[in-house]
Amino acid sequence: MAFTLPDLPFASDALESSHMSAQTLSFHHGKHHAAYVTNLNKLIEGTDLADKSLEEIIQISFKDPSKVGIFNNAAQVWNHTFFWNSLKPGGGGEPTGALADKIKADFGSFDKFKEEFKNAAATQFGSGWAWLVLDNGTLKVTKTPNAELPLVHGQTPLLTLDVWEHAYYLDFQNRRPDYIQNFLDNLVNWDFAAENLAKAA
Ligand code: MN3
Repeated sequence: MAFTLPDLPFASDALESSHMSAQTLSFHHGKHHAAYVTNLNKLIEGTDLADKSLEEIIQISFKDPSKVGIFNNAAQVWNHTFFWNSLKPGGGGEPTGALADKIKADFGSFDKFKEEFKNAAATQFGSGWAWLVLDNGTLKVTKTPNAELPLVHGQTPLLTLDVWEHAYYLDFQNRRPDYIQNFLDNLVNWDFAAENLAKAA
């Protein structure tokens, strides 16, 4: 069954006051994310992957060098859907409850987490993603190149930030550190991360 582009979980202009413009979302969701869906559907049509779930396609294609194009598109479909849910209008600030406690236990403090996350997102050379993941019961910050994602490393992602240039160039030009800071201050959806932690526990 062919995959479809999921709607954004908010209106396309809902993040304007948080410095992610409707123009950015129209390209990032409406062109980039949409293209990954279209390409994936073309690549799997008529193959034995056509009736598999997105997660199954990701795991199978990651292990098969002849399927790198399928992996790249499948993983980018998954990553972007996860990314939209990592954002919310009026986001930012600090997590509460069990997630806040776990961040304090595993990183030392929320400030320490922010420092690690900003560093990972800023130092991912070229295109990629920064993540908060649960790895064998411990929260960790990671970064991945291109389409790669924590699922293929047996980690549970809680939150992600897209650091491909297409994610920030219209709003921040080359200033990736400002885009990262803005994500933490105004966009990050801690409710989503807390739900993912609760599901994994
Ligand atoms: Mn992107």
